[in-house]
Amino acid sequence: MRLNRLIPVIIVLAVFLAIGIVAGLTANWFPDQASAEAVSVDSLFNFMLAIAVFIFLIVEVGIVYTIIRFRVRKGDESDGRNYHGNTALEITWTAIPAVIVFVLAILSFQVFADLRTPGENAVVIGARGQQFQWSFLYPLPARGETELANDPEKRDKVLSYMVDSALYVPLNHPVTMDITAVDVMHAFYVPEFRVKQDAIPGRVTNTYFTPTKLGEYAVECAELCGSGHGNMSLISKVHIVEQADFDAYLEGLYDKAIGIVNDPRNAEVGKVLLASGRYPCSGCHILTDAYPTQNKIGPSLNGIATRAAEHAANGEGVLGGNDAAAYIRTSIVNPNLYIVAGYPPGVMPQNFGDRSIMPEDDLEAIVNYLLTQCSEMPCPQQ
Ligand code: HEC
Ligand SMILES: [Cu+2]
Repeated sequence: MRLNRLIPVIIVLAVFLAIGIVAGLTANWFPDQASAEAVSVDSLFNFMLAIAVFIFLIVEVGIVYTIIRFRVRKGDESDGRNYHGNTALEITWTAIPAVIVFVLAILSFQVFADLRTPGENAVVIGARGQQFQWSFLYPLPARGETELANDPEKRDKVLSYMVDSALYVPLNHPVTMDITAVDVMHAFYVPEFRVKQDAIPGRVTNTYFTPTKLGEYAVECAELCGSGHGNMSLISKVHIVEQADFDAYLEGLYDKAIGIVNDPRNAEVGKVLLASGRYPCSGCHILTDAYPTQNKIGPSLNGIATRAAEHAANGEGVLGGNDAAAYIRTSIVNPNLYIVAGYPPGVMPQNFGDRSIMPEDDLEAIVNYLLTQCSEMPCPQQ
């Protein structure tokens, strides 16, 4: 091919390449970049986008050019020319994509390996998916470690109450998430962090990230997990805060946890338990006194004490007693004994009767608290 025929081709390719690079550099289709990982994931994506735009233009312009240049002229009834085989062309169109795919594979693997490497001195936070709410489990603050150093049993207990339905993470500090699920599969997903990880019952999976931007974003569940799946992201937000605020937050959780452990069956503790996200009640039930969510998978618990007293008087759904407390207790640990009219059986979790999931103290506290929720004041039970 003569040089003067090659020059226009080179110019066109250079223009396409420039358009591809501009597209890759300016595309802004994603949510905020709130983690270090988001930057590397997006850079890789934009690099792929630049290549894809470049190739797309070559192919599309080639098609349009061919359609116009080689169209059938008026009165031409002949067959087209028959081309067969062009070794140089075939080697080229195999070799170039092979190189591109190889480069992308190496870059992708680097980013992936990076995403799978825990940060140094990471703060470890547990995430527990359950229908229909995330619970996040936090480490003790330094003060707690000192105070409880000589009482490992109490330490474990307090630790189990370091839980919230909100995810707090410190700015610019690596975080390791230990993720699991109680009932069915869920998936931990924060789009602004570009990390997503399945939550599997009976197994702990991990994801790692370093938050780089103050703010508040939703924690999504990325695995369709039942009728209240969409509620999960409404309840759980990730709050990226300064290190000092994170430390203060842990202190506050610790004080709450100590309060619970020191007076476990108190009605106020029941309220804290329902509001804290240790149990997923707010994913399904309205309970105005304890938390703001308005989920309607189950009946509203506003005024439950009054209705419980009525059910008990009718002998409905009561085990081990015949008062409002027995009805509420039975509804929680043995939900199928009485199904509230208009609601399906089997949706209320069946595992609160398992004492490793809901210890007796917590059950007592929750029942005591729900007994304070009457539709008319004063409460007949008080
Ligand atoms: C996955 C959704 C879901 C979750 C989570 C859930 N419930 Fe329920 N709950 C239901 C449904 C649905 C019903 C109605 C069907 C029935 O009676 O079992 C119900 C019924 C009840 C009742 C009886 C209400 C009445 O009006 O008689 C009580 C009390 C109750 N739940 C308490 C709780 C508590 C406390 C928690 C948290 C520890 C909780 N539920 C968690 C779905 C849920
Ligand atoms: Cu889910």
